[in-house]
Amino acid sequence: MTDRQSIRRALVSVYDKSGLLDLARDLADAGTEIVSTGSTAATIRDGGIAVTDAAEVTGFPEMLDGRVKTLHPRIHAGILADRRLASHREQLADQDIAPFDLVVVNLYPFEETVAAGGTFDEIIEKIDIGGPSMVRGAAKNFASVAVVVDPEDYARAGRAAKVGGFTLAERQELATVAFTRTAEYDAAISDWMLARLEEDAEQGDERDAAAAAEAGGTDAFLLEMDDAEAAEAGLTTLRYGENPHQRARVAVIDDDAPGLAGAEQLGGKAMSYNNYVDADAAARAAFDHDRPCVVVMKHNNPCGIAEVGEGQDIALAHARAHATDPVSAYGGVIAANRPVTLAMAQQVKPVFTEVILAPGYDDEALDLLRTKKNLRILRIDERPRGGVEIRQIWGGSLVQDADAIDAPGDDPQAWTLAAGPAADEHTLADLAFAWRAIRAVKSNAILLAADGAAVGIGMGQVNRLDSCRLAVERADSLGAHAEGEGAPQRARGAVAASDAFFPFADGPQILIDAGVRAIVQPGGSIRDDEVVAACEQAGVTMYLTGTRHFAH
Ligand code: 93A
Repeated sequence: MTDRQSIRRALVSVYDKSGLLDLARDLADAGTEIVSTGSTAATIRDGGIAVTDAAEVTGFPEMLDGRVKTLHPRIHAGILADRRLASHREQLADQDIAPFDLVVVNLYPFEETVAAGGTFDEIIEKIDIGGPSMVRGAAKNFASVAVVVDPEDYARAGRAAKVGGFTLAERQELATVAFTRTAEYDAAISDWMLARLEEDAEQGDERDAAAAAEAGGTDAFLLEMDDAEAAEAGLTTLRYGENPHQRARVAVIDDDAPGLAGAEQLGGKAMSYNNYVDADAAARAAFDHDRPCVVVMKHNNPCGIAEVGEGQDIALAHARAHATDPVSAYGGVIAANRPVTLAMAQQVKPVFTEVILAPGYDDEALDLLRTKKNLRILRIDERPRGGVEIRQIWGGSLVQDADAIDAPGDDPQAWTLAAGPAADEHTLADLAFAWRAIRAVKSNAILLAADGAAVGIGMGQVNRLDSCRLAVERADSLGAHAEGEGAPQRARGAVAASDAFFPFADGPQILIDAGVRAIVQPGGSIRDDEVVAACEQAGVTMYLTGTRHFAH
């Protein structure tokens, strides 16, 4: 008994029609029935050879623009039935399905379409589904079916039809070729898909980069893009960064809420990087106060800050903020939380000032300030309190709620009297002002205040004792500078605020010795008892807020 499988019925579905008619003729000559799909069938029929349409076999028209032609049980059962099994033969007979002995398929030209630079949609359409399904079905069932995927093998198939079919060994060899072909085909598809993923990821990165640019992100590319690209992304190129060897740009995040980054400039030179840093801190400090307030900022620390009563001229707040430290005010950044009046402008004029910012300017005030060609004049919106702050660290970002003066311990009504007599109204108002103002001072911060103005600030020291010494020393020496030799020591009779607790009694003792009358601080040190006792002994008032306002 021979293991040839005679070829009575063949399924032929080929994209590449070359050699097709010769094969069809050979098959027809051998008495083989040919079943074919759409244009394959048409080509054969046009060649004058009998052919059955696959649609006639399935009883179903080709669908979805040819995506469903042969994907049907009447085709696949005919391919997959194992002729050695009686049960398979019986099931085919029950369903009136004739088996196929030969499957000839060549697939949609996926690789060629990619190579020819087809569009995405053209390439997707060239992913053959029905073809490989038939090829794999026939290859799996090589015990019963021969499969031909290579036009080079058509002549061989024609000869086999005439000599009673392929041998089992030939069918197994053809099956191996077939699986190799479908494996290569799928590999080509997955390669192409992977390349798309990578491309999408790259485009995604570019989109992220653009979004980061818009959001004022800190990536290096923000500095790499040319000025035109930068402008499109909402970035303005600055002359340089914190130092002349550093490149710098400023980004506006939201055109509808330009804040400081997109503030309207009414006069003066272009803003520098350091101008922005100081102006930001100054605006925050000034708008932390509800009453009319002026802050003079230097190197991200206030060198002066004062507020006046509602309805009083902002010029008075400026005069007193300037008097906090007239030496350091030189080259400072001034922020006011009310429109600048002519009187204030007259005071500002003689002082070398880098930037002035305010929610508005009286006309004469603006005219006067504009006579100072180098003074950068900015109109800013009222700066909202709160929001979110992001700080860059190595490898990441720190995100936090912005520190706002509305924590429970910021309300003087909620303070605890820990030592000394309860403060009278005036003293309590000064303590409340000092507590509001301290938040703008870099830690460790001690701020002395009198009559709604800072009179001595100890900022940015690495221990609180030095901050106390600095506050007292600067209050007295700068007071003499402001008011002349023989001026009263300004620490005497002032009140003090500390941004965090006193770890020892030595700090408050310096304040007490300098004549400070009342102190407000968070409390919470394990030595609070000693701190309170020092005040108690000196008859100095001490309030505990329970809230801390570090600024690093
Ligand atoms: O679109 S398909 O994935 N869906 C099918 O059901 C199907 N059947 C055969 N592609 C299908 N084919 C493929 O059609 C074959 O692999 C061959 O490449 C092509 C032949 O179609 P036609 O005879 O219409 O030229």
